[in-house]
Amino acid sequence: MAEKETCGMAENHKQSSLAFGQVVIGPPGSGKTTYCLGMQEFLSAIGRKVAVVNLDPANEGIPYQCAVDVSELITLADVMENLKLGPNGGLIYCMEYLEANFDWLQEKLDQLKGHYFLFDCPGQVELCTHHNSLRNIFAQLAKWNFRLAAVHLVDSHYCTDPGKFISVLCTSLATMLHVELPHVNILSKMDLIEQYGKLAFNLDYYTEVLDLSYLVDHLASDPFFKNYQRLNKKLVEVIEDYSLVSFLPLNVQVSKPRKGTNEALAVHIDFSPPFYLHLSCILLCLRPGVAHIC
Ligand SMILES: Nc1nc2c(ncn2[C@@H]2O[C@H](COP(=O)(O)OP(=O)(O)OP(=O)(O)O)[C@@H](O)[C@H]2O)c(=O)[nH]1
Ligand SMILES: [Mg+2]
Repeated sequence: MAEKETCGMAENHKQSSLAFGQVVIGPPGSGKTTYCLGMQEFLSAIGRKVAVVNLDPANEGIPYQCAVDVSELITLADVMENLKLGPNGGLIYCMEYLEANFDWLQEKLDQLKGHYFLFDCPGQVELCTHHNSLRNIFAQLAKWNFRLAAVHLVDSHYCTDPGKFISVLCTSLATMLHVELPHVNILSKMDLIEQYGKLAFNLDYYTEVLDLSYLVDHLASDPFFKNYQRLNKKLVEVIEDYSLVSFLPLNVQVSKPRKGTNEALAVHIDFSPPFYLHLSCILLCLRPGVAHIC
């Protein structure tokens, strides 16, 4: 009995040292930093203690309250100047440098016990699809008892072009497989979607990633893409065989929901800790089918 109690206490201690949060990833300009700002404001408003960690050494003019900033360790500008590297090579060097200096990160994070974490990541695509540094950083965070979800943002503009949408499906799938975290794909900047013109299919088609053969047929109507029909068919077969990719549409707008509308709670993603993740995204809907962070 005494032994059982001791085990229970050890378990409690282990659980209390767990930290939860999101790694915010996605291509350049997809809205990661803006999402972190919106999510920080939202979580603060509902009484959560939230810490945003900037892991992007190229991030300038950070709009959110930054608890830890990788720029204190290394900046892309310094690397490019001193090592004569281009922006892509420079960013990879920065991530490898961070990997070699985990103790710096650990010391900073140790001071933030009890917070919910948002990690604002760099946007270079290969960091999420096949380079190892970012994944190693996430794995190290897991060893420090972080339970994280990947929030992968993709600009909704890609829905307007079937060819681009296929490529986004491929990078989203590759990212899911490479990052190896519980994963939510998000179509960002949904407030702009109408400005991009009429979509070839309903929004559901893109968010649910429905029968992609329609997309391939649609592409084949373009004389340029006609020659690539077999390639596109094979690519969408891979997406469909894995059957993993779908999206949530999102606007990040720091504004209050309008009164008197039935814009109720739209999406509540909160997986049970400690085994999966604690992704506290309670997204208030301002327009049917589109979630906002308000
Ligand atoms: N209209 C609209 N604009 C947005 C939204 N989210 C982000 N933006 C804008 O998109 C641009 C890029 O946003 P960022 O948050 O800097 O994107 P990022 O992914 O952090 O970019 P990098 O760090 O350079 O990879 C900015 O001008 C934002 O204001 C949104 O939901 N709606
Ligand atoms: Mg950014």
